[in-house]
Amino acid sequence: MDGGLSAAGLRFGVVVSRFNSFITERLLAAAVDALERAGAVSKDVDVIHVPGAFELPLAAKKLAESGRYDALIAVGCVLRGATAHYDYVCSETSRSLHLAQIDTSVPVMFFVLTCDTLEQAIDRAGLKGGNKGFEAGLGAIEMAHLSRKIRAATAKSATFQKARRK
Ligand code: INI
Repeated sequence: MDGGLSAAGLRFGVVVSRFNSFITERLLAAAVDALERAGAVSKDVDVIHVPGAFELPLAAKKLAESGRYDALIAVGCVLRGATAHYDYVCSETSRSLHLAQIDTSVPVMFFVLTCDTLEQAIDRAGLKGGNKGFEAGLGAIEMAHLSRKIRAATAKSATFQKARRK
């Protein structure tokens, strides 16, 4: 079973942090570009801004629970500073985004850059390392298809099992 790469008819939510917006807005633009070039229409792509990466999981979970979206993308950029704050933000953000998708069964793509330097982040937001946002868009499309397929296949098999038991 594979996920297709057409975004036509699918609905996406992109949660993006304002912190380090110089980076996150570039990632966001590439993610939306990937979705729209693959056939998503702009009314089916909602963009939600939050203050920082730490706030991404709550917004993602609420969007996932709404039932409106086939997949979500979380976009952020955490840059290491002089204190341990970086470590808390990175670990709780990644763990809680993971839980949001596991708890709701809605795919949540993890595209929070966790970098030691601004240069590393710039490289991944449109320079040497390409633009991770574009990968986020493609990954969201693939996971949205795959989720629909798995749901359809498992529903069919549940109906079959029920019929056999009768
Ligand atoms: N938030 C980020 O998205 N990136 C950072 O680099 C960052 N640093 O370094 O502090 C950051 N902190 C804010 C955090 O995400 C929360 O918004 C804040 O703690 C309020 O809950």
